[in-house]
Amino acid sequence: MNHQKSEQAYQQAQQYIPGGVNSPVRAFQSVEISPVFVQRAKGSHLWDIDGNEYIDYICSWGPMILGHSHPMMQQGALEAIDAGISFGLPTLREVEMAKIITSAYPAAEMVRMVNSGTEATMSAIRVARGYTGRDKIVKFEGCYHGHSDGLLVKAGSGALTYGVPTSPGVPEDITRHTLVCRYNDIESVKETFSANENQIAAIILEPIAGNMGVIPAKKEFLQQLRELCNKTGAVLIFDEVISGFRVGFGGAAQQYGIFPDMVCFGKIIGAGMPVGAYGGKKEIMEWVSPKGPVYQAGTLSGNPLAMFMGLKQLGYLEQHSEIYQQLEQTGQKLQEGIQTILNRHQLPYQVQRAGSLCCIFFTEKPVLCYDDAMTCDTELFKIYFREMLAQGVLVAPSQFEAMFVSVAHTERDLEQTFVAMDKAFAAVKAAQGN
Ligand code: KE4
Repeated sequence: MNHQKSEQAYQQAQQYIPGGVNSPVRAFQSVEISPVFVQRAKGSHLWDIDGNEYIDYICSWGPMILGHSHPMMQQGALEAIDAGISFGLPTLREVEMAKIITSAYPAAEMVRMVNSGTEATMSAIRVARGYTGRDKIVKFEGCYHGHSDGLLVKAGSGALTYGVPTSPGVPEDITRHTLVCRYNDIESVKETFSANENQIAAIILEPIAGNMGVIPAKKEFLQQLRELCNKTGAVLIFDEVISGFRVGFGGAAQQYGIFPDMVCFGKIIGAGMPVGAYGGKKEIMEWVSPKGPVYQAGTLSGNPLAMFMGLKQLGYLEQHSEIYQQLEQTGQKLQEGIQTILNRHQLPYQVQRAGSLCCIFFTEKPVLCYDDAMTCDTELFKIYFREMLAQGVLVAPSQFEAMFVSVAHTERDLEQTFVAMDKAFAAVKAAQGN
């Protein structure tokens, strides 16, 4: 594959943009090759500016659940643009968006639109602090909730990929309010609560972790967090930015049958446009300005064009619930195919999945928490990634991310993926000896 134009673009980009990208994981630094610059995408495929074609398992890190540039998404888009892109005044589409989200997710009796997952989690925590009058929050090692100061502590995703889980530039005055526990380990949480009695405003977690690789929470763990919050008055916040509308129309809460006090969304609800949202119980959300005293605002929150696209996607998912069975079947075939290839090469790696979210951990032990994920061999992952890319299969350029499957991924895509994977794991096996 020729990547000359991408390489030139990357050189130029680095003159104007830190690291040449507008989000760190896109720089491919952890796999030590120049990133591909995208020309266009359609369905499950993506073309770079050198004309190379890929099967895309990044899917914009989750939003493109229907695949890229779905024909249905384009219907009416020009009329929506022609009607005006932003007004700074309320529109009916924002009410429609709030209605479809609250109907999908009963724990969200009310919802506020924002512009990213980061804004959603940052705002939800501020509201939980205002509502409880408490300052401390509990997060989990390896979970990533965006880049707001208080949450860049032992964070996953790019922070983990680049080995800076706790970022410079975040004052200790802020991080001292962030207590970090071990995912899937209720004892670590109980100890933290005992040591911080009546001081903890909220627990925030990804109910299906997707930022240290894919680690579904144990049901018992979520149940015990629910009970602990009931007992202590702490607000339970599910960060469903990845899992929301992905593992089911009701997200992980519906799948587990365990419901938070607040929830954060992003990605799928915007269909690729910059959209986030946070919601929760009415008694909590009524603390949000201008109804209540907790301030949160945004010039482009509920942007009419973004709402148009988000509503198209959510409306389609709501009317075509069979999509979730299709995604589960494709995800299962992917997982089984990967396992078959690993067995063939006698590689003891772990394949973990939640619906259409899948991950191969380059370690021989099941991965239940951050420490387990840290046993992965990222050097061997790098070989795997580069071999897959060379054969036209684009997976996330990091061991600590997920493969996303869309409804556009076909049997043929899977077959091509398995052929590429067979060669990639052969290269990994060969490198293991070195
Ligand atoms: P954004 O601010 O990037 O829209 O959302 C932050 C966020 C919040 N919560 C969860 C569970 C998330 O996964 C994210 C963002 N996810 C990463 C990829 N795992 C975004 C990719 C990137 O940073 O470029």
